[in-house]
Amino acid sequence: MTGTVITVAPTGAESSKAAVPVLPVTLDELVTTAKECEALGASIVHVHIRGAEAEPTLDLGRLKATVEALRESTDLIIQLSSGGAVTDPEKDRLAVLDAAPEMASCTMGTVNFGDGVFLNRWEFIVDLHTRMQERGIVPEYEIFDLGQLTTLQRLLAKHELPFGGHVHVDLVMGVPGGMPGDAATLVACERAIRDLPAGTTFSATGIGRSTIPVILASLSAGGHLRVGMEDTITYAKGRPVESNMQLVARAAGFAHLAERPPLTTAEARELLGVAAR
Ligand code: KMH
Ligand code: ZN
Repeated sequence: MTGTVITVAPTGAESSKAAVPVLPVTLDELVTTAKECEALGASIVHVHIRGAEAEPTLDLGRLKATVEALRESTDLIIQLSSGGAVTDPEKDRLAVLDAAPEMASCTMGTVNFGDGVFLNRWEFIVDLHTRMQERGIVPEYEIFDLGQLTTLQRLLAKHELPFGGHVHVDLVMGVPGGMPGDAATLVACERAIRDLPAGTTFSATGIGRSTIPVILASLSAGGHLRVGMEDTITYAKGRPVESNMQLVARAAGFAHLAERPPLTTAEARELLGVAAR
């Protein structure tokens, strides 16, 4: 493994603009952030969008406009969230695929999510996975707990490899209700990932204060990185994050220190089986 795929998750569905004024919520803010993060070493943008009042939305028109604008202004791999917010119904989460992103997230099980429940029934997972196969969308399998890697094994055994033939997972660590964000847990996941198809890659992100331990553990275990204000709004103790660029720059710095410099968007596409532009 010679380089690092850096994913930026700039917005998420959980923080409010009122509480976090620097959160990118408009299309303009998102595109500007994406461009600047690409220049700093990001190769994937994991996208949640907001509506007119900055509230989380899965409005299809807005999603399509977002994909188009990001495609025009950046070469980033556009990954739409099919997770949305914990309140989003399954039919709206499936309809995200109608916006024709290059990648979409696909979570491997239900997990307590703070005070809410992030519901991902088996039938829903199968539906998402097979629709992505049919439409040529590359999934990123989101893993919130160790056992969800076994669910992924079962999914691939019963329903074939994803579009593009390459399996990529993202470990989302430190969610209150999911697995902890620490090195021992990441190593346990990395061990389980070895039982997935040969060549499976993984990235990892640590929520809140687990951000830095997860970056360091992932780089040393051969993994890639996801950072962004979806996952953390605190840069260091007592210091709120100023921008997504600050987080991507820090991740790129760690990647360089580890002699695993950020991959370009073209290199990331090749690694993940995403078609070249
Ligand atoms: N917002 C969370 C409930 C995803 O994007 O696929 C789900 C989430 C995962 O963020
Ligand atoms: Zn997300």
